[in-house]
Amino acid sequence: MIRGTPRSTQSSSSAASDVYKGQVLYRCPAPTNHLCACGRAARSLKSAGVEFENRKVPFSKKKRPEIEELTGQKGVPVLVDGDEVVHDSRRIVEYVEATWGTR
Ligand SMILES: N[C@@H](CCC(=O)N[C@@H](CS)C(=O)NCC(=O)O)C(=O)O
Repeated sequence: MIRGTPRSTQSSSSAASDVYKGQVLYRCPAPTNHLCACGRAARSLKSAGVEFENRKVPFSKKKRPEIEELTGQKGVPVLVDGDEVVHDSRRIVEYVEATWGTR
């Protein structure tokens, strides 16, 4: 079962229908989910069955203006779930468990 907010299923031809409206995980460009805090957050979402978009940001904190704008700090991972913006992998894991539980 896929949880979370699905991509739009409307058959509109507008570009807006391609915009992902569900959960977004801003994360570093590490190639696996087994190395770092971003992977920890991604694994937590996957194990809870949440479909989410990975948005990779540069390794350098200086090149993450959107993260600073979202959270007031420059660290990733950051989970955006509608109006909720959660940063720090521990807090994300807690949020995922509280919101979707584990399977
Ligand atoms: N305590 C933080 C650590 C976050 C962390 O180390 N993030 C890495 C990417 S996985 C990072 O942004 N590294 C770049 C840096 O710290 O300059 C957490 O658990 O979220």
